[in-house]
Amino acid sequence: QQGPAFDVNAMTLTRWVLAQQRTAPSATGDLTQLLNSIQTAVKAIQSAVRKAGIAKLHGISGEMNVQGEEVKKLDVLSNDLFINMLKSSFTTCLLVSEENPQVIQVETERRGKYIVCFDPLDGSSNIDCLVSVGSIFAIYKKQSEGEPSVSDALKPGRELVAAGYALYGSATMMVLSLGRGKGVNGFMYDPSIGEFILTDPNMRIPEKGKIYSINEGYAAEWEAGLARYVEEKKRPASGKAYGARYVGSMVADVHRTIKYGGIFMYPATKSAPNGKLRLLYECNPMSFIVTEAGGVASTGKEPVLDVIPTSIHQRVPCVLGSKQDVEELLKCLN
Ligand code: P6P
Repeated sequence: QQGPAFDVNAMTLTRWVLAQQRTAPSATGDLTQLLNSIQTAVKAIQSAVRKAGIAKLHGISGEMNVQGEEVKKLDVLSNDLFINMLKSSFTTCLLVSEENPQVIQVETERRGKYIVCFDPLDGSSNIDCLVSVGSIFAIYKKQSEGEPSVSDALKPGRELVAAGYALYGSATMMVLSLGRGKGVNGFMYDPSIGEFILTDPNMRIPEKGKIYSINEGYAAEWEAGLARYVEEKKRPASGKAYGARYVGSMVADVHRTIKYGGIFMYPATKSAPNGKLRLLYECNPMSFIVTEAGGVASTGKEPVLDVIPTSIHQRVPCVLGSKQDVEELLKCLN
């Protein structure tokens, strides 16, 4: 039986978030407003990303286009969109962006109760060769009294009230979790109506996968346990070898891991003892989502979500994915 030619009752992200708000008696609608402002930023970024080559958004910042306008590099443009949409939502008081060395304090008259840590365009080094990139965000509710300060953002990922990402891939998708025990839901962008549609309700990561994902260019710098684990995936004592997939864009690698199962690793190496990925706006939100989807996320020593941050741009080693795969690796590391 054919589906409707035109869905007159589409479950859009806007409608779905509103419905979630109605299930929470104490909800004021602020989180709904905040998520809608992020949705707007993501829609604008996806439009810019998809016409970057034509609109001369590729390349280094500071160039002038034919109209003599200053051309913003895509990740600067994405950052400005996130900051402006978040501030104008009147729901945030402090922002942490991968692009800004210091925290951004929202001006008093526009403050709300949420703190948002975000990477506006993760993997942007891949943009000029058209490899998928993404946006990642993590939302805390302010616990302290008085002026917002950096300590309000230095909370373990366990305390997040929401986390999500947008993947600008062969299609654009938003994946979102609204808190512990609330699960994970995926929304595909429908350009014909400019809305995200619920296509992947209650996403669950397979218990075990057949793909390992790591940058093997650093193999010479891996600790022995990790090298043994990867070797076992490639030349197993018994059974089939795993496939290898590595995009080099965290959102793409993690999204594939959730959809297909397996393990994604950005480990500590000799030259980068804390790995490369940032805790507040890469590892925490992605670990929150993977955990909510039934997977496991670890620094190799402890759950990522238990790490007490000490600085807003700190890095942590990160291994995440299917429960059985990550637990097998952790046995090799300890
Ligand atoms: P490497 C992209 O630059 C990024 O921050 C993540 O999106 C990605 O997972 C990682 O770095 C890739 O790093 O060292 O493998 O190129």
